This record gives sequence, C-alpha cells and structure tokens, in this order.
Amino acid sequence: MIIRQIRVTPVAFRDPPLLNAAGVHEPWALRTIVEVVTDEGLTGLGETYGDLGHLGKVRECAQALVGLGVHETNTMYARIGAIVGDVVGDAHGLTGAGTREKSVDRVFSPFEVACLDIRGKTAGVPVVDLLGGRVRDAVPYSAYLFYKWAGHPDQEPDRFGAALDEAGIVEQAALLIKEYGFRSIKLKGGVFPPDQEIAAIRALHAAFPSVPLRLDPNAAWTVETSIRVGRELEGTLQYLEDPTADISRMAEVAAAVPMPLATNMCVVTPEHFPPAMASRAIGVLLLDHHYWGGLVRSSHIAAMCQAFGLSLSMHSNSHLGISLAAMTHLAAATPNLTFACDTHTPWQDGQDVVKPGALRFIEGAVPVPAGPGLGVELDRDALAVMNEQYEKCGIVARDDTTYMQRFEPDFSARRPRW
Ligand code: GKR
Ligand code: MG
Repeated sequence: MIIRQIRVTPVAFRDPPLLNAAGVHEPWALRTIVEVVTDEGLTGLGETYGDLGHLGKVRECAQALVGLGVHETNTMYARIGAIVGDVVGDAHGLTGAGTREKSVDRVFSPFEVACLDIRGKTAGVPVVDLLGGRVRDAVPYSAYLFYKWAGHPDQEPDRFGAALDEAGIVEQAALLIKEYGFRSIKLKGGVFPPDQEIAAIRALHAAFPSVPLRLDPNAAWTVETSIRVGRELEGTLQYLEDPTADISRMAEVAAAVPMPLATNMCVVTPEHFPPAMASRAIGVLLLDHHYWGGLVRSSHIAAMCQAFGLSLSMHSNSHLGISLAAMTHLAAATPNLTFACDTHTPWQDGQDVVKPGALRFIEGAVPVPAGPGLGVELDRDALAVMNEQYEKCGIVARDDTTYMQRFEPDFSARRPRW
C-alpha cells in the first residue's frame, strides 16, 4: 500500500451571508479535497481548508509523501513538519492563535484521514473501527444558528431568510429542527450587543424549553461583559463558548459564572493545555480534527481531556461531506465526547462532493456510514463543478471582515467589542 499519487483539488460552494464577530460569510466557501492513490489502485479521501496559503502547503507536502506506505503516518508527520516552516493561521481568526505545531497539524490532517480511509477499505472495516470501535451508532449534532441577512446584498434572498432578531432566530431554529431533527442548539453570537443576544437565548429557551442551548460570541466580550452575560443566562445555557479571548481571561470568567466555558479559540494546540488546566480556564474542549492533526491525534487529545476532567464537543467551519464523515467516525469512537457536535452542514444546503446516500440525519444524529473506510464516495462530476466554481469565484482566502466592510464601511472586527 504505497502512495503513488496525491491529487489536491480546491473547491468552492455557495455559502449564505452568516454573521459573526469577524464580519459576514462571503458568497463562496472554500475547501480543499485530497485524494491519496495507492499502487493497488485504492483511493482515500481527505478534506481541509481552502485558503491559498494553506492550499500551497498542502500541495507542497503532497509531493513529499509519494512513495510512503499508508501506515507510515509518523514519517508523514515528520516530513510535513520539515516543510511547514511558517505559522499558517486561519484567515478569519475564529479558531484561535496559530502556532507552528498547529500549522503542521492542519496540513497533516487531510492526508492522515485519506490514509485511514484506505486502511479501512483494505481491511474491509469502517474508520471508526481503526479508532477503537464505536461507542455510539449515530453521532448527535446541534442546530448551528446564525444571525444572517436574507441574502447576499447583490443576490436574491436565500431559502433560510433573514434572522436579525430573536423572532428570526427562533424561526431559524424551528426550520433546522424540522428538517434535521436536532436536539441541541448553538447560537453564533458576537454580532449584536450582548443584551440582544441574551434576549435571543431567552426566546430560544422559551420556545424549546427542553433543548440544551449554547452561545458562542467568538471572544467579542470583555471579562466584565462575559461575567455579566454568564450570570444573566444562569439556568439557560449548557455551556458558554469563548466569551472572551485568552486563557487567563477565560479563567477569570470561568471562576465567576455558573456554567462551564467551552473553547475552540484559547486551547487549540497541545502547548495550550498546561496553562489552561492550571488556571481552570475551560470545562469543555471543542475537538476539531482539521487542526488537531487528524483523527488519531484527536483521539489522543480526547484521552488527555479525560485525564484532566474536561468534557468534549466538536467544532466546525463550513465543510462538505468528507469532513462530516470523518467527524462522525471520530465522534462515534470517542467515549467522552458526550455533547452534540457542531456542523455547518445545513448551510451547504445539499451541495457536496460526495455521492448522496451515505450521510443522513436522523433525529439530529448522523449514523456512522456503513461502508469500509470513511464510507463515502467522491462524486467526480460535483468535484469538477465545484473546482470550476473555485476558479471563477475570485475568492482565494476567507475574509469575512473585508466582505462586511463593502456594505458597512465602519464595521470593525476589533475584539473585545463589548
Ligand atoms: O462559520 O462563521 C463561522 C463560525 O464562526 C466559525 O468560523 C467558527 O470558527 O464555528 C466556529 C466557532 O465555533 O467558533
Ligand atoms: Mg466556537
């Protein structure tokens, strides 16, 4: 099982105008699809970010992995580590600080996932079995609500409509729950003044009293604001995600609010664990195999969380079905991942590079795909269309802030904002 070829294809798919602390999603979201092909003719799939700097590193590293066996992930990691010299952060700044190790982990991840896909196909077992076997047959996801405009300013309104106040947010939750059956809700905050977002959480709590709720303002608040909001929302939130920036500030907030704090911003690479644990800054870590170095390394992080008494959820960015499959295999094999995971899947609204059928939502949960490996098959026609969209869309790196400033020239992504 020697790697003979690696194909790296950037793609773009339509994305609605979802608002966040950095600005607003552009009309196209970018991803990179990785296909690893072996001497025996097997192909494994991986999916990662599409920003140009990252894409360049993925392409460069792909060349360096040809000739290795699909089991040699330690050597792959070392080779990638030797190539990724600089810190390549996310382009919108909502997955925390970049470090060199995190950059290596980000580039390594799609290759590792693709190799696990091949190893599963060869052994005739799903990837979940290579990660220790399933502890759940289906992985619960949460309804990921966003404040949003009715449509991109130069386009027709999309089918989700506007959500710019609590009524719009409750309506959006009802739609996603009706279509997907979600049993947990996360609201992306950091968009409006905190009192408005408190009102939205209270409206959600009133409309869906038994559904666990989370709020994530992506570090848009000061310590004082975070403590005030946390206290006002006592009894309504399952956890409060990244109210403020940095481990030390999160620790101040954690000591003063009634609910656990969660993060995908202040603990995003192994070196963040010691200070975060020492200061009790977080109670929940959002795993994300895209920047925690693939599925096996993410399992190790999960074990570390178990040792330190941290709970687990899962983070997401705009993604396609290869990522959803990988997230589902990982979550199904992780005993202590007990919170419903995040996914942006509803916002991709049926667009995908994988053939339909293998991934579906039943009562808000995705059953582990049945086939060997990741259990999903690449749709080559869809890949070609999305690659053409990438070539034509004119976007090469996600930039929610500059896009927002086209319509609101005074917008600032400064954090803390409130
Ligand atoms: O898609 O706008 C978005 C989210 O805000 C995303 O970029 C964040 O990284 O979902 C993420 C989060 O939980 O912080
Ligand atoms: Mg978050």
